[in-house]
Amino acid sequence: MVAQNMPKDEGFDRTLSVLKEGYGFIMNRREALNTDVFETRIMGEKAICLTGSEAAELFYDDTRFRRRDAAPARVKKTLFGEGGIQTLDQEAHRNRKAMFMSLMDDEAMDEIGMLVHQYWHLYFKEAESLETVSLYEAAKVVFLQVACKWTGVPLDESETESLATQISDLYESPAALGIQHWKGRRSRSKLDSWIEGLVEDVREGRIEVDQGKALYTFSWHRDEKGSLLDKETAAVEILNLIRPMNAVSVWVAMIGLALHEFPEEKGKLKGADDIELEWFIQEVRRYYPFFPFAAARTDTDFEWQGYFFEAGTLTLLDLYGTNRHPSDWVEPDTFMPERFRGWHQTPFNFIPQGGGSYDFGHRCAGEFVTIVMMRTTLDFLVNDLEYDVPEQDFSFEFNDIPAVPNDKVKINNFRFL
Ligand code: HEM
Ligand code: MYR
Repeated sequence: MVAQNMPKDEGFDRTLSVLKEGYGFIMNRREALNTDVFETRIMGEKAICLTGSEAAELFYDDTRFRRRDAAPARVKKTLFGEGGIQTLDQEAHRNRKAMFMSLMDDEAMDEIGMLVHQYWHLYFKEAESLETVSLYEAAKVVFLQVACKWTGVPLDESETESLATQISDLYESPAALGIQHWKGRRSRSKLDSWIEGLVEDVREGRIEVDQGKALYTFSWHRDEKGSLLDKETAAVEILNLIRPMNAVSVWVAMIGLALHEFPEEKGKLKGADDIELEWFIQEVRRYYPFFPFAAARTDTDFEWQGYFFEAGTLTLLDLYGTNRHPSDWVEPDTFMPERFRGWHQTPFNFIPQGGGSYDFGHRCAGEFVTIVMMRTTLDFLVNDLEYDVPEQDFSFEFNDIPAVPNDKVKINNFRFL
């Protein structure tokens, strides 16, 4: 069979449409062109867009796609950092991924759950009960404390708030324009230097860290050639733990929104077991947008489903749209936690944090950490704390990446149950 031309999003460069439509960019074209694969132009080059579980399986085939030169500079200068795991392929990637995955055992999940519970308690014990608290901003502080405890990174109490803000600049800036973007780049430099200093301290024996902690294991990790990581890379990878743990605050905001938008679902969570709490969390991760698309480049020429893919082409996989794809989800636009009862998961049909394999592909190393942090937070908000929700703007914009309700989910008049 001769390869067909790929469906085309006709017109000039679509960078402005990506900025305008945000999370909806690929989904809108999937609907208009009735296809899970199409070609467009973004940032001055040809780009292929993919959506749905079948296309996700293709995207995670590492004989056909690479990461080396896929991430845009603005993302590396803010969110990812330079030289991190997101840009590695093959042996180098496997070695680095094993370094991350060795941290992710059951004991670690229990410890993280306990820390999340403990620091949320402390936060609300110390806050004035009449004060109005933004759940989004509070979660940044609480989760920074959790992340530092878990990784062994020393955290000075007087710096906690400003560091929490600097870390959030890293994920609030990659898709932003102007001042907000440049603020992200500055925060990246400062945070890299902070952690590089700690890696040197560990290596020179100036600070003592428990040997099981990530600050220690990453500082002494050997790559596939047997060498230590340079201190810049070690720092980027330690920030690849602390930053996304802080970023779970975005989903805390969405938990707050879901509890407000769907009070009947909130009612079901009183005294619920872990399984029911998890259905709600999974539905939050499916229903609300967060990470819009993953990016790779075709590593070779190939044909797939009758379409020709040319080597070197930038390719975006729609994470948000795949979680709402009608081939995989019944009533995808309805918030329905119970859909997860008896649900059949594959590595490709539910991919808010990427798909495929944890050990051999780029699927998020912290997906279980995220679920534990969200579940513990939900349990705390529903079963440990009572609060009022003042009048506010709960809407969010589809082109604000990452999207958070406009007033950052404010609560007040809280008391412990
Ligand atoms: C990779 C999303 C939390 C560590 C990824 C990817 C996505 C993602 C979409 C890339 C998938 C791909 O390129 O194919 C998220 C979201 C989170 C989150 C939305 C919620 C806040 C976490 C947490 C950690 C973490 C809590 C660590 C504790 C990582 C690492 C990678 C990664 C190390 C790189 C994996 C690789 O390249 O092999 N994440 N993540 N993430 N995530 Fe997360
Ligand atoms: C993390 O910190 O890794 C967790 C989630 C951050 C999401 C930030 C969203 C910005 C995504 C930019 C597009 C990247 C395309 C390669």
